[in-house]
Amino acid sequence: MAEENLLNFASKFLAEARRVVVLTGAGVSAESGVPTFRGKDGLWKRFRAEELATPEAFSRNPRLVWEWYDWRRQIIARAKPNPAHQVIAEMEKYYPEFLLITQNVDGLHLKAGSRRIVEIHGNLWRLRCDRCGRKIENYEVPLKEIPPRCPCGSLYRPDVVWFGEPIPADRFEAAWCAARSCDLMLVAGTSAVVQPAASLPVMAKSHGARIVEVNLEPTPITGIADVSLFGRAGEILPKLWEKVKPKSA
Ligand code: BV8
Ligand code: ZN
Repeated sequence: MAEENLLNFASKFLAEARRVVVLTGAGVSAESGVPTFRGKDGLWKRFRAEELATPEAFSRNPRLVWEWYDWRRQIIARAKPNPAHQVIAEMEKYYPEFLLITQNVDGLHLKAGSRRIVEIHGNLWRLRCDRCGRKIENYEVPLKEIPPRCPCGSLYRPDVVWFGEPIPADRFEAAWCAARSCDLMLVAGTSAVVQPAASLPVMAKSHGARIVEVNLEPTPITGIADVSLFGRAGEILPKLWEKVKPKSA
């Protein structure tokens, strides 16, 4: 089916929806210049995330892990929200019920103005001390001290969810609840391989929601999507939203 037809299909579903969840992954930040995880310029190819984004790696070599995050923070500090982030920020004003669930830790959705958001994997601009529980926001680029030290004497860690760590219960609950009760889930820029995030569209579908996918390539959830639009999120989302948003807007 031609792209225009698919866009019309997807825009009809979005126009009929009342309770919308958007699930995003690294692909929506790609056009802001933030490397994705598994793409050709994948972050992890060079740094093998399994070695770095884990509690074991941090306890074994906190300096190396922090050098990786400092490198990412320097890239992200220069990144601007792109039209994909902007459309998603606008969407939340339009729907009676709306929640953005993002797997991204770059904070670009917040920068674009999204407020009805759950950052299920955390945010790399926040630091956390596991000894005294202190949590601070830190935007130093580069970090003045690597690894950064908490006033209690222990080391700060990035306030993100590493592999093998559970998603904090409050964030997990909010995301799960929204996925169960939405009537449409827009899934954008995720390879849908990381769990438990990748189960959210399956949960939504099993509760009767329509699934609209926007991604460069097919993913494990393409099979359950009502419509999949293949291409760049920064190009497709504005086109899609143009057809849906109220003409007055
Ligand atoms: C948990 C924060 C248990 C850190 C992240 C086997 C071995 C080991 C572990 C597992 C295993 N099987 C399952 C697991 C569990 C594991 C997991 O899912 N592993 C995967 C890799 C198989 N999950 C966990 O460990 C989770 N925790 O299970 O805990 C537990 C439970 C209870 C009690 C105790 C323990 C925690 C997972 C969270 C990990 N943290 N991030 C950091 O970022 O530093 S995950 C990381 O991957 C990012 O958050 C990222 O967002 C996320 C998912 O990746 P994507 O966002 O999808 O990015 P990706 O590059 O993969 O894809 C981008 C897509 O965009 C591509 O499809 C591309 O085509 C597309 N694209 C590119 N450009 C564009 C585009 N699309 C549109 N437009 C474009 N321009
Ligand atoms: Zn401390």
